[in-house]
Amino acid sequence: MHVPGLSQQRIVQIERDILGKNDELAQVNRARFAAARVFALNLVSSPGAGKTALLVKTISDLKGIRPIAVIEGDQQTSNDAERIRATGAPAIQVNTGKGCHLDASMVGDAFARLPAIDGGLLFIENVGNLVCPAAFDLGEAHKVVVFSTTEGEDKPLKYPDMFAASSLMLINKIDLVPNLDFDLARTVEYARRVNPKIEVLTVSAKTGEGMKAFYAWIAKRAASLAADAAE
Ligand SMILES: Nc1nc2c(ncn2[C@@H]2O[C@H](COP(=O)(O)OP(=O)(O)OP(=O)(O)O)[C@@H](O)[C@H]2O)c(=O)[nH]1
Ligand SMILES: [Mg+2]
Ligand SMILES: [Zn+2]
Repeated sequence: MHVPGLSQQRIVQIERDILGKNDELAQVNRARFAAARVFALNLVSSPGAGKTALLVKTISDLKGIRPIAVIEGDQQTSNDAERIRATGAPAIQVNTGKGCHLDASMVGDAFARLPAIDGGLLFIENVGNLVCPAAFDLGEAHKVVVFSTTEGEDKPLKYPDMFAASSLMLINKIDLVPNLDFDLARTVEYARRVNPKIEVLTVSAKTGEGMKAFYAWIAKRAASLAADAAE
């Protein structure tokens, strides 16, 4: 990065201070989630990959099973929070203005404003951006990167930090594949080159294909976090 009037050393120091402060607040969030036995996922993707559509589908399918709440991050508008509220789940919209990612302080403030969801699921939809949300811990249990079949197989190689930081890659819009030249095997190979441990599921928020496997992944990971906390 280059900022006129600031030395490279000073820029690095400022970045370290910001990320250090964020990590402290992320640990505070993580402790709050643990105290309330809340399982939090941070959904990241490029704009339009289908984060909100996946959340709407997930909430409609799971809302009878456990309490769910959503924190929505966008630069402008409350469109996504309104789409979530239409499902009956509480949602808080955070507008980042010129900012291009959520940080731990925004998530802490939003969580405090949500109704209690003890023992439930908290979904954090990050700003559509495959770059800097990778660097900001929000206190989530896992980052889930949503990648859609129309984006081009090489995205994991072009934006490696995001795929390296994520535990799960949801390959969304799988219903469109018959109309595309999408190479699933190549996409998975590129993602695993960046992160050999990343898990991969193919889904469609539109048709519901593959969603049961996502819900099973959530249940398994939430149970293993709860088991770690009990130790
Ligand atoms: N065919 C198809 N379309 C989808 C699917 N999931 C989402 N879409 C469409 O993709 C567009 C973007 O979906 P959103 O849910 O708004 O995506 P997003 O990631 O939340 O977008 P931002 O919040 O703006 O970053 C919408 O027109 C959706 O209807 C899917 O599985 N299949
Ligand atoms: Mg959205
Ligand atoms: Zn940013």
